[in-house]
Amino acid sequence: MSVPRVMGVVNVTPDSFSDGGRYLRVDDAIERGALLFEQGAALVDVGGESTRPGATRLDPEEERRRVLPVIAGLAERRVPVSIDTVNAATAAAAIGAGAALVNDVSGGLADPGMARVVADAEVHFVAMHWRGGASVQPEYGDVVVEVRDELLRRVDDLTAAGIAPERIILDPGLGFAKTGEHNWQILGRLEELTRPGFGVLIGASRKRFLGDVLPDGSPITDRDLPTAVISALAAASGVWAVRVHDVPGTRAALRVWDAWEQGRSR
Ligand code: PMM
Repeated sequence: MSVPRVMGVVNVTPDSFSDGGRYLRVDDAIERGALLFEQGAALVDVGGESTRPGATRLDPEEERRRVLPVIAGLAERRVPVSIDTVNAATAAAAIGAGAALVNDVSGGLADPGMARVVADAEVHFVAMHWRGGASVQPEYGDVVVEVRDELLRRVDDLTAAGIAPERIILDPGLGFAKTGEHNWQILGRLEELTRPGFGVLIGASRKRFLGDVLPDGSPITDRDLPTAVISALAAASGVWAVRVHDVPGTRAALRVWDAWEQGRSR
C-alpha cells in the first residue's frame, strides 16, 4: 500500500470553523499555501465558501473574487492546487487559473453543470458525500453501507457525464450531516469504502467529533494530534489522500506508518 497524499487546507473565508478569517488577505493565503506545500502537501485545497453548519450560501462571484487570485498566485509558484467549490462556474475559472483538481462537497449534486466542466477539463474530481444539506440530520440504518452505495451512485452519474472513472475520488464527508458515532463507524470500516477501487479522501482534520477523545474545553489545535493519528490509520486502510490543516503532524504520522509497513515487509 502506498503512502497517501496530503492535501493541505487554505480557507479564504471569514467563518470556516477552524481557520476562518486567518487567510482572507490574498498574500497571507498564498504564503500559507506555499508553506503547506514546502511542508509536504501534495495539493493545497483552496476554498472560498464556508461549509460549517449554519453558514449562509455565498454569492459565487464573491467566492471567485476570494479564491482566484490565491489560486493564480500558488500556480505561479508551481504549487499544485485543488478548488473546494460546489459551483461549476467557480470550478471552471479555478481550472483556468491553474487548479488541477475540483473538490466538491456536494459530489456534483449542487450544480448540474459541474460534471460537464470537470469532464471537459479532464481534471480529478473529489465527490464528497453530503446527504440533505447542512440543516438536516439524516437517519441512517448502516451508515457505512449507505454512504458507500450513495457514492457509487454518484460515480454512475459522473461517469455518464464523461468523467473518467480513474479521475474520481470518493470522500465519505465526515461531519457533514453525520454524528460523531457515524464518523467513527465510517473510519473504523474504511476498507469498505476503499474496496470498490476508487481513490478515497478523508477529511477528519480538526472536526468537532475529535473532541470525543480530548478533555472538555480543549482548544481546536489540540485536535491536530488526533487528526495525525487518523491519517496514519487511514493510510493502513489504503486511502488516496488525507485533507488536513496541520501538514507537518500528518506527514510525521505517515512516515511512522510507512516505516512500520517497511518493517513488516522485510
Ligand atoms: N471538509 C470541509 C471542507 N471541505 N472537502 C472534502 N473533500 N472533505 C471534507 O471532509 C471537507 C471538505 C470542512 O472543513 P474545513 O472548514 O476545516 O475546511
